Amino acid sequence: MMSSIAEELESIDREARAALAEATEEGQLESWWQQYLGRRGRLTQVLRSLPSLPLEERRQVGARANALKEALQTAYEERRAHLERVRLAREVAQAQLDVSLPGRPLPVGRLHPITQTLRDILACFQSMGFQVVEGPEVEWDYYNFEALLIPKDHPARDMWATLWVDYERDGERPMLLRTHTSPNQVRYMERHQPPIRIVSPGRCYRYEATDPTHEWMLTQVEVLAVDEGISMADLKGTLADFARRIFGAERQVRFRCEYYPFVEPGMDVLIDCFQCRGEGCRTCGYTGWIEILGSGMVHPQILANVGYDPERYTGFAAGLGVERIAMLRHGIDDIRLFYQNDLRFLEQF
Ligand code: FA5
Repeated sequence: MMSSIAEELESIDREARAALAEATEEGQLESWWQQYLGRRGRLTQVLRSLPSLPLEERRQVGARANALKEALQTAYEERRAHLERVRLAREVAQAQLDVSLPGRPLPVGRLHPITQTLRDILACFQSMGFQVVEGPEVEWDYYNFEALLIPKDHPARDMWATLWVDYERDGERPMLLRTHTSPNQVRYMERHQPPIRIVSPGRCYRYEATDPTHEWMLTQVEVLAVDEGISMADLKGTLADFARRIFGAERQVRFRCEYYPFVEPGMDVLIDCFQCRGEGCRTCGYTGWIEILGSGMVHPQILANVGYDPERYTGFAAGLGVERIAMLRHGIDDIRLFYQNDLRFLEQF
């Protein structure tokens, strides 16, 4: 009995190894495994018969059978790996597989074009010594309007169509979605003394119909510099340098008088339209120019209201529209593309 099982193990060992060496394809490997190691395989049958053997014999044959099982499993895996290497080598030789080709690109996320432009703008001002400061998007009417010399019922309120969160009632203070980043001028000055050099980025909201250059949600960057001896020349120099750095020296920049209640004097900065190069088209509203920012010298009354001496300190402020700047940089003719979440558009940046 003992010798017949031992012989069976020897013949399994011999025959299995010989058969494995003959197997060259996946199907053959699979049926080899079934034949020897599978549920009804020859070696499995031997292992199943072990419990019926006398103890001493079971020990000896059992050890041998288990060792053989492990050895055959290892031989099977090595054969499989070997065949895989041969297959790859053949494909390379036949040029079906070019291992020198770059791998398939993985889809990687990227920054939204507005975020990219915003970061470039902030980096530009930071390199000129400005510090980045943020403020709330839900704002009191006081900071958005009153503190900027736009009292209730002042016609200038019409310049900023407002989305209200809470109207004035029962002594509650009216609350709104900020229409610009200018409230941060006052918020910052209330808590700090000159010299001041800050930029304040963020979302703003307006109750406006959209068109190629107007969105109801927009991103602004507020610029504020307050110090002794700040003049209009500093304002023009800083903004012209900014425009040249962001758009390149060949771009036309234009300063135009504009009224903002919180500056005196006030002006807008415009860039020649990228679409028509100043001829006049739909994008620029047939003017040849696109307004990118409002600016001016901080009104002395505002300086006095926050406790500064307007005889000693002066300052300039500006509010940049980031979407407009991104449009000009990339030649995008409709601002509404930014927030439609169309990947065909967004993947271009
Ligand atoms: C203001 O918001 C002032 N706070 C700017 C300012 C700051 C003036 C400091 C003086 C001193 P205005 O409404 O013009 O101004 O907006 C400023 C810029 O935001 C515009 O030049 C434009 O680039 C952008 N902008 C305004 N409205 C929209 C809109 N609906 N969609 C996209 N961009 C807009």
